[in-house]
Amino acid sequence: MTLPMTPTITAFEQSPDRGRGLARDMRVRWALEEVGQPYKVRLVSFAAMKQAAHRALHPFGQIPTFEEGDLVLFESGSIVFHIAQCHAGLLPVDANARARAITWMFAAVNTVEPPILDLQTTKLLEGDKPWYAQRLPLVEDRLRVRLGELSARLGRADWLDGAFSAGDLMMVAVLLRLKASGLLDQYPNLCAYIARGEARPAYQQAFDAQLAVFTGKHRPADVG
Ligand SMILES: N[C@@H](CCC(=O)N[C@@H](CS)C(=O)NCC(=O)O)C(=O)O
Repeated sequence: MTLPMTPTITAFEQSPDRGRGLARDMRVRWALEEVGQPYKVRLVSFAAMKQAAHRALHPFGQIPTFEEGDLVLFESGSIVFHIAQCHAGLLPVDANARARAITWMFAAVNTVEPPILDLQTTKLLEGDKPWYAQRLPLVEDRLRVRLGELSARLGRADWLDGAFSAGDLMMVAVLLRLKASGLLDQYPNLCAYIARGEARPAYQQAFDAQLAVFTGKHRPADVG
């Protein structure tokens, strides 16, 4: 099945990450590039995200959203899943392998991303709180346990389950947020895994497109 029309996604007008590709539109852009689907981007300000027009698309007033004809989606995992279902290339054809790849998508957003977000929100919002010095090592330790488990499962493989899939796309996108933290240093196979994801041409195209927003070179027309 091919998508009937050019989808439109939303992204930050001014991303807090200053174009490092850590906002969640990146994983959607990456998936669209992997399958060769052109797309449009509507940039939204923080104020606009909280207004009724955007909340009609995204109940929580966030990015990314995905519009394609009558279909409106939010949640990056769901959007990537939709793209992967509508195009060949991101999910295996074999039913069991497909189910396993989808499982890794869920694992990325439901099991690995939460402790990463916990670390980030702790650092961002609790740095001036009296409990910060005690809480930070606990949060880091919990995250190390999860990373150790993921590292053990990946082992020497290139990807989590056979060929690259939407499961790897989501997992790499989630792990990328840790790159600057130093926490990945003790897991060389995870560092190599992330680097393999970043080296994919589709990742590079998506990264350049989101960076263009920050450098002022974004074209509101189609991407891809
Ligand atoms: N679970 C959602 C999270 C969406 C999310 O947190 N988006 C961030 C950008 S990466 C956002 O819009 N933050 C602004 C806000 O929450 O006000 C997803 O995966 O799409």
